[in-house]
Amino acid sequence: MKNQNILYIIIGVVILAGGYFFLSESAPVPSREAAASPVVELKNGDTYDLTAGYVAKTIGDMRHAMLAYNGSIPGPIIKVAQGAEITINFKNNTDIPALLHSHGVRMDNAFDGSQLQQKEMKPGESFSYKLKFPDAGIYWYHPHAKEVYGQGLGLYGAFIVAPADSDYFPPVNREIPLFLSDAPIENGKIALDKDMASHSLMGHYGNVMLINGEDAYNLDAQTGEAIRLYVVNAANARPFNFAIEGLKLKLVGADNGAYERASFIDSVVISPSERAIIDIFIPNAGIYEIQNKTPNRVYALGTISAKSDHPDISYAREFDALQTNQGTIQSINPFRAFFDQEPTKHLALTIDMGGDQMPMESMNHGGRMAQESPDGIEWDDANQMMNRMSNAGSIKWKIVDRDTGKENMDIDWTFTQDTPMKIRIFNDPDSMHPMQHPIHFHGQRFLVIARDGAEQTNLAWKDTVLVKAGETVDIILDPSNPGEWMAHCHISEHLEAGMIFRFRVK
Ligand SMILES: [Cu+2]
Repeated sequence: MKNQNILYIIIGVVILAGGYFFLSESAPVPSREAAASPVVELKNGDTYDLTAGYVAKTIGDMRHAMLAYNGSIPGPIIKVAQGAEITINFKNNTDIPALLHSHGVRMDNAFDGSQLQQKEMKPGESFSYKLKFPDAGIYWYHPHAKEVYGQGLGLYGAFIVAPADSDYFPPVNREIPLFLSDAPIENGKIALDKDMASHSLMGHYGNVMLINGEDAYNLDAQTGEAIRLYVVNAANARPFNFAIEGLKLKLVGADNGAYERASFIDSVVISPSERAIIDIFIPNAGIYEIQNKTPNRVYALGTISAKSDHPDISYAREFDALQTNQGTIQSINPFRAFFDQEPTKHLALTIDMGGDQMPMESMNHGGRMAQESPDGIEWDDANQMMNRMSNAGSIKWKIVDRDTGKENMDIDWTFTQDTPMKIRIFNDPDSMHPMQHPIHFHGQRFLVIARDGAEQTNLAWKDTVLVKAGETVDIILDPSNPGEWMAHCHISEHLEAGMIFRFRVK
């Protein structure tokens, strides 16, 4: 608690002394209105043009300048078959640097779209990404440069990879991607700054909730319809506890494909960049509210409006059955021998403050965060002033290799291809600001096998794991994909505040 006091004091001092607390002019609202997201089916060998640029989008009763891929938020829903290879000709038509990162896709290293592989693309530049999709499920593309601003303004889109095995997922009537996000709207403007990284402490928690870029999202449905929801958290920082009032959720998949076993749940926590594949069945006509159900507050995110007409085919029986996924179980089997081994690598998540440490009792908010997040997750921004005033100059978020003491980009691990690695990640509860961090590994997949020593019994392949404040998580990394890759916190503001390291697979 004492450390937290010091943190808040220091941030206050830095800000009051520096006085750099402003927003640059937001981009002018263009005449081009955001379009509806198209569904684009690409075959093996196809090429597709994708351009990032400004659009006008109405949120609430205000038109805003937002960013979009091919003019829609989310960008095109790109459907491919498992195993397909496609080429995306990406053009940066924005006024900020850009990279196209295809999140969770185990593509060749050269096309990862991070700063390790290519220089950030200037406005007007183009790059061709050759992507291959070895895994079924939901993946997504987003910027890996100026992410706080670009992704926060709407740069995100989906890859839906149809399984090679048609029985991989249970049958449904329809598939719908749902991008969860939020926008920080102040004085009628989206308060994201192109030129300055602010809110480095917690990240931007928006005050307007969005699904697929809409503040009043509605999905029309039929009674008796089974719908697969591909839910993606595209927010910069906010974790969601996804629920639909009056409906049970059937959790069938996660980041990189199906769970070993489908399960019925009331809600699921989805942190930035994580995905949940959720089947629902509409029992009756009516309105169902999509919610972010946190311990202190329920946020309305949108609605499902079910009419009384029925679909031609009913999958009611398939929905009620809880399928076992042999493909996932068999893909995990070779890794089980490693579950009980001692971890080879140990990471700690923590924070550092720059500058002189000066006491200033008036800024003392200590202890508050911990009290408001007894479950180790900050569901909303309870310290808005402190958060707003923090920036990448005053705060350094850190991933520490506990075996060597190295931090962030000084960490340089080398893994042998196809040799599983057990990594223990500890989120220090005594740091100056303990909070949850979604840790993402590029280009690989992993299993979350234990939380605080408790064995996880229903697994799915993942590329991001939420580590709560105080929590210890064990993962088994499958270093299947050679090259030089990044691992980082997927709170965009934490990434920009240094919370990143590199590893090689040889
Ligand atoms: Cu973080």
